[in-house]
Amino acid sequence: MKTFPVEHLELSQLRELQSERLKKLVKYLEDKSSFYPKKFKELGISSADIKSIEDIRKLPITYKQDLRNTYPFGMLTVPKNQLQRIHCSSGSTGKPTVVGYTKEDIDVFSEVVARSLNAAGAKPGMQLHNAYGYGIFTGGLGLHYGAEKLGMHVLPISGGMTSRQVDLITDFKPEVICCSPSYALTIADEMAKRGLNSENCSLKYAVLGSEAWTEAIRDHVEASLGVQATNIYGLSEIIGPGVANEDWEEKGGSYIWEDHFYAEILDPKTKEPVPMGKQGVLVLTTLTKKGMPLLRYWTNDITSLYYDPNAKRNMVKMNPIVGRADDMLIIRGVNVYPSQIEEAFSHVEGVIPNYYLTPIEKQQMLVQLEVDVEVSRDLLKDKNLKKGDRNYEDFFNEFSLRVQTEIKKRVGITTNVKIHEQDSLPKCSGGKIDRILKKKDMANLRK
Ligand code: DLL
Repeated sequence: MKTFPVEHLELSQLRELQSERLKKLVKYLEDKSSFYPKKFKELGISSADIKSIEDIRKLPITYKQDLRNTYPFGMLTVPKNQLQRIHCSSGSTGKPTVVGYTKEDIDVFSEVVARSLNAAGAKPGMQLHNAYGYGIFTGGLGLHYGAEKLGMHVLPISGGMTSRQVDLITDFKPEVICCSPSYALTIADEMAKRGLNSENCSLKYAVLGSEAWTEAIRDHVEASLGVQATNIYGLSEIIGPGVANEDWEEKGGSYIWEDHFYAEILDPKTKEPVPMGKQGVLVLTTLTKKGMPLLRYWTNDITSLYYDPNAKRNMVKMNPIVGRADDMLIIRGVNVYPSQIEEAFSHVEGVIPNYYLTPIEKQQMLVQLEVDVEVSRDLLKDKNLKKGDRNYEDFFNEFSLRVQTEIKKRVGITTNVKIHEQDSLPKCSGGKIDRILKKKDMANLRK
C-alpha cells in the first residue's frame, strides 16, 4: 500500500504551501515568461503584490486563445532544449494547443496520476490495461508513467481494435482498466458477447475520463465488468489526466490535487469567484510547473467545488463536469447539457447509454431535440420480443415514452425519442466520442 502524506495536510498547512508556491511562481513568470509580464503591467501588479494564495484574484486569467496566439512555443518559460516532452490538446478546430514539459513536470505528472490511480483503488503489483490513446494526446503516456510510478505494470494497448483488447483482458487478467467512459461501454459490450461478465472477468477497477459522463454509464460499466469505476479528470494545458480523481469507496466527487493545481470557480459572465458549492467555470493555476506554467487557466468546464467533511483526504472535491460551456444547448429557451439527458437514462431500467442527440434548428433557434438511444438486448430477450412480432412495436413505443417522460421530468424539455436495439447505433471505437449529431447524420442513423 502506497501513501501520499500531502493528501492529509491540515487546511492551514495546505494554504501555506499553496501561498509559498504561488509567490515563487509569479516571480518565476516575471523573470522567465515572455507572455505574463505584459499582462502584469496591464493590471498594474508585480510579484510584490502576491503575498498569499488569496491574492490569486489579482492575477490575470489565461484563455485558450492566448495559447493559440502564441502558437507553438510562445508560452514556454524554458528554452526548448530543456524540454523532455511535448503534448497537444485534442481540440477539434483550429490549431492545437501545445504543452511543453520539463523533466520536473513529467515527475509531477507521474506523481498526480499515481495518486489518482491509488484513489481509484489500484495498488502496486496490479496490471493496468491502458486503453487510452498513446500519442500527442496526454491520456496514454500520462496514465502509463503514473501507473509505473505507483509500482504497477502496464499493458500499453492504446485505443481501438476492441476484439484484441478483449482477447488480452481474457488472457492477461489485468485488475485495472483505463479508457474513455464511452469506450468502456464498447469493451463491456464485446465482453458480454463473449460470455465474460462481472463473475468471470479479472477487472476490479476502471479509471474513466477525458469526457463528461454520468451515473448512467457508471452503473452500466460497473454491472457488466464487475468493477468499481471512478472518474479521472484533466486537460493537456494544465498537465493531462490526473488533475483530479474520485476515491473508489467515496465516489460522487473527484479530489483535486490542489498542492499542484489551485482551483477556482468563476461566474462565466462576470468572471468573479462564486461561493463554494455554486456552479461555474473551473479555472486552474499550475502551482509547480516549470516548462509552461499557467495562471488562472479558463478550462471552460462547468462544475462546482466542495470540501467533504467525511472524506479520507483533506483536499477539495469537484462535482462531475456537467459539460463544457460551449456544449450547452438552448432548446426553446431551456439550457441543456448532453450529460443531463444521459443522467436521465439511468432512471429507466434497460436503457444502454449509447446515445446521440440531434438539435433541430428553425429560424436560428433550437426548437427540438431528437434523442436516439439503445435498449438492452437482455431486456428484449427477457420479454421474448422479436422484430416482426406484434408486441415488438408496442414495446418500443411504450419504452420511448418512458424515456421521454424521464427526460421531461429531469431536464424540463419534451424530446423526440427513438429507441434502437442494442448494437445498432455506432459505438465509440477508441477515444472521446461526440454525441451531438447534425440532422443529416441523424437521418442516416434512422434509415
Ligand atoms: O482529455 C486529458 C485526460 C486524459 C483526462 C485521460 C482524463 C483521462 P484534453 O484532450 O486536453 O485532455 O481534453 C481536456 O476534456 O477540458 C474536459 O472538457 C474534458 N474532460 C477530461 N476529463 C474529463 C472528465 C484530456 N473526467 C478536456 N469529465 C477537459 C468531464 C473531462 N470532462
